[in-house]
Amino acid sequence: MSATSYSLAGKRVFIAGHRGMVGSAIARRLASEDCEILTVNRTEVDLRDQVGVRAWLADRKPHAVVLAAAKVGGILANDTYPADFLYENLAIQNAVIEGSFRAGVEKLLFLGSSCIYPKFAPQPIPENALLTGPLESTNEWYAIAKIAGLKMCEAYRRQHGVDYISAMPTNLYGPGDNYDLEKSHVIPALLRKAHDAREARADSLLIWGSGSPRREFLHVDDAADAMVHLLKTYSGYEHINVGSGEDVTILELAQLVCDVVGFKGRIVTDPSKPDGTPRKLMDASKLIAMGWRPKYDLQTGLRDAYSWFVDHLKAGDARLSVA
Ligand code: GFB
Repeated sequence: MSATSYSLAGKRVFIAGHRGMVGSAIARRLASEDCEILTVNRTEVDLRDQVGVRAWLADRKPHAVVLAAAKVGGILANDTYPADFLYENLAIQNAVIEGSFRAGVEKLLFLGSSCIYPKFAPQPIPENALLTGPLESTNEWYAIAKIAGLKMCEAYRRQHGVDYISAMPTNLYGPGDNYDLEKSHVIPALLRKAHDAREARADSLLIWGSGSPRREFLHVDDAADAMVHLLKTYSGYEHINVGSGEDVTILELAQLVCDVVGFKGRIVTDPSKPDGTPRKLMDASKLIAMGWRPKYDLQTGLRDAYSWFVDHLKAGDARLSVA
């Protein structure tokens, strides 16, 4: 692990995936840095298209790239669309990383996911648990793509000497999340279900699986802050974990969500739905040693996410129309 100082001042920084939850949080965070933010819309360039991406990067010549574009989803979406998760993520990564190299990009940050680790990894999961055991079957397709992405950064660094690094964030949530119940992650799903149950005066809330899996959650603004911290201070082969350091059971999470939303009914489990990995708590001690700390506790973060949901629902945001 090596510390470095990469100044963003006066640099052009391309955020791939600026419309997504993570990319838009990174754009918000980078707005306070003295750099120029570059983005491109899907209608202009399809990030899966190697030729189009290469031409765009060669024309715009960013100094730095944050690769936050990805096809993402919750446990059911991952399990239902394995080909899409594998192909689309590989295509985006290949296009953006190779295109960046050809365009002379000096610093690139690739965003992975905590699902790269084996299903039964030691907890909290250290970076060196990578490739030490079988993956969780519901998301192995996404995980394989993300492992390939971090290995690409490692390989380009090794072969070409470029400063390409990787960060592995834990489960993220916050403003701009996906609230489509079939495709979303657990936090937006439970916020929406609890909200709807309260509005309908229902007496129970159905959660998927047994409720016993443990998950770690990080507010996306904390994650974005960590990404910028890494961009500015880290250079090395090894990917770096990004987490809050605390986990809860899904049942505990559901109770917290009900408290935030004000739903007072019972929580009922649905064992016909998958649990996924039993536990996924990252060891973020390397990042902590670099001087980064999260700001949100889970309850404050959930309140923030819920107020975004309510505000955008009231405003008729089209992203919330699929339920
Ligand atoms: O967030 P989630 O979909 O993804 O589910 P993973 C976390 C846990 O919450 C699982 C349970 O045990 C789910 O069964 N859960 C309970 C629910 N109720 C619900 C619900 O209404 N909706 C959802 N979605 N879950 C994903 C991976 O795994 O995590 C991705 O599939 C990625 O590849 C992402 O890594 C961060 O944490 O299980």
